[in-house]
Amino acid sequence: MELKNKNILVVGSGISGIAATQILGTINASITLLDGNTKLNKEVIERQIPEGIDAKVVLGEVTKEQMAAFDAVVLSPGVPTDLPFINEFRAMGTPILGEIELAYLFEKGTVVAITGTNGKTTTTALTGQIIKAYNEKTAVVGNIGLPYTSKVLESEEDSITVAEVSSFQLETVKTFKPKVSAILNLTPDHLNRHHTMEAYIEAKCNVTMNQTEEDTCVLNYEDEVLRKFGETLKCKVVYFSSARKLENGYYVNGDNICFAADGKEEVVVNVHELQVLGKHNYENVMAAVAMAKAVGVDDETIHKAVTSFHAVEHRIEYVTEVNGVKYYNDSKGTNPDAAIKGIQAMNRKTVLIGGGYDKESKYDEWIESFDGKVKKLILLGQTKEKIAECAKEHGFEDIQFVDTLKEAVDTAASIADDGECVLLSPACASWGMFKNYEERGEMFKQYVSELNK
Ligand code: UMA
Repeated sequence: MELKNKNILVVGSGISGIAATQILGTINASITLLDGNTKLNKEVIERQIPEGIDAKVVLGEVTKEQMAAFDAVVLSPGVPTDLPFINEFRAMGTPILGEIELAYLFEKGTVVAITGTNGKTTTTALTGQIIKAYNEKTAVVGNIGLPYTSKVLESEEDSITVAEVSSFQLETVKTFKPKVSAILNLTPDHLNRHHTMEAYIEAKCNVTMNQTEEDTCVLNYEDEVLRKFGETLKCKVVYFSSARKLENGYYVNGDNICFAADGKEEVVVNVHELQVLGKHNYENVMAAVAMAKAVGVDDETIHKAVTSFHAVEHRIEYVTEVNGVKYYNDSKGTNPDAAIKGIQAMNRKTVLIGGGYDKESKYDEWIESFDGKVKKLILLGQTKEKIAECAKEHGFEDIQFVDTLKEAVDTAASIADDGECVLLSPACASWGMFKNYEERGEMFKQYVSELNK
């Protein structure tokens, strides 16, 4: 799509929107940056726009007449694609592209793209670490926190982009064509945005939509939808499994992560050599190794990078011990399935802090996963009543409501005894109370550090 010298509307003035203006500025586009939040400060946004880029900031809405003048619309990931004014653009035939698609139009090198409900940040970080050790011209971008548009101009024919791509971002791709993709797992998330599980799955599966015979897709064999999806793909498919031996693919065999080709097994790494724990992390390791192999990384580099990789911040992250109580920050547990992994990883009685923004998730399986391990559930945020109701239906009554995260940490500290732990794993997004899960995790760690005083 030709965007040079065109009149472009960028929607959303977060990090994606700002990065989009930067790239559009290099092709002399005439840019309008629109943000629906009228409470934002226009001058603060203008200051974030990179120097030399001329973008007009609009808060609120654009008029019908203004709409007709735009040649294309670039959406930030957080902007729902079915907003009335977006539908109007669609009806007018105005091209609508997401920030990932925009970046891809400028990509010169190889792309590795990782999606899935859970584990994608860890897997992206690990894949990035392995591939960087093999090719220093590697960029790690996307949902992990660095907009793809902010790095893509540095891409070269022999560079590699490792991108974490969310369902929000994949909803709006058209020509995006990774050489290697991975879909790690699919469990319900973001249903308030996608409305149905089918639509959510479709968005995730878009990561493969342009892949051809010479490309590779890495899939979790234990996810039935993905196993079947693999059979429909034109590209090469590599499966991994944490539950069974595969004739072809990656799997866990006892203490080893193995690879087999036509049943001929070789050991990739012993799990005791890894710095990350838990079945879900072995899945992340298998996916990352499969992707690294698919771009040509040698076994020795893979082994070295995999064994030196540490857990990602905010994902079952050990914070500290205070009065014999261990504190864990799992702020990235933003949906019930991720939070199940959090509670499963605890090996002590746990005071659990949960609740947050309502994404219309179901909490039943999360509550069931408590399995006698949770001593008290401390709830905050928009979802607290909903979660409490669900917990009571499952016979779990040890619940306390709080208003702030600080109150949650102080309450947890007063309840947890020596030898127990406190886990922040909310099963909900942070929005509404915090800017993002990182801020929530940072605040948690801050409040925990204040307990020492
Ligand atoms: N906005 C509108 N209209 C709307 C909705 C939002 O104007 O209808 C405006 C908001 O007022 C705000 C701006 O859009 O000013 C925010 O844009 P955004 O929500 O797209 O956020 P960015 O700062 O651009 O960050 C996005 C991703 N955020 C979301 O998908 C919600 C970040 O993922 C990502 O790291 C970043 O791009 C770089 O690629 C965060 C996330 O929570 C971590 N992702 C979800 C997840 O992991 O579950 C998908």
